[in-house]
Amino acid sequence: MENGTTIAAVPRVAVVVFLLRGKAVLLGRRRSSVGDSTFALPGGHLEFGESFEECAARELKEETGMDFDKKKMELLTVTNNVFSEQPKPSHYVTVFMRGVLADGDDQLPQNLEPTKCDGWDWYDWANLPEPLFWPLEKMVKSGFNPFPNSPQEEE
Ligand code: 8DG
Ligand code: MG
Repeated sequence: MENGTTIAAVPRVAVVVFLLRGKAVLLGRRRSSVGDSTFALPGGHLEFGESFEECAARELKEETGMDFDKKKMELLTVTNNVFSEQPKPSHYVTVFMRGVLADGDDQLPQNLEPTKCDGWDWYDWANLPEPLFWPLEKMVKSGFNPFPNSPQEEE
């Protein structure tokens, strides 16, 4: 690089989760240089040696304090996302999981990382907030639906 520092720019893996409750999903407004102020799913970076399920469970716990029903976690899809934001462009292969809470719907989301998120809430899939974080917006616009037995899954 021009200033003599070498930064290895490599694609990274992120695991994010559609946490489903009835017809709603859990979203939080991001505080980040990437996608600031947009509504995004809970999730984060895959750590060395982790399974997608372990990463999803760890991130959900760290960010909201809540626990999944581990038997009902599923891999939905993967997307390729290049963020050209300067001064630090980034590239994520984003793994989208789906899950439901352990113990039914009794757990309440806490905002455990307030420097990264304004707070978590449930949003009806038919009435999502705006603006969505663009990797998520791109999926919604393409007709993606994370719910089991959605018309898409029955095709
Ligand atoms: P960590 O250091 O705690 O592991 O990670 P984090 O601070 O929680 O990372 P993050 O920004 O929440 O997630 C990592 C990347 O995942 C993010 O920069 C871009 C990508 N990503 C998507 N879609 C989504 C999404 O809907 N939510 C989240 N949280 N990240 C997403 O492509
Ligand atoms: Mg995160």
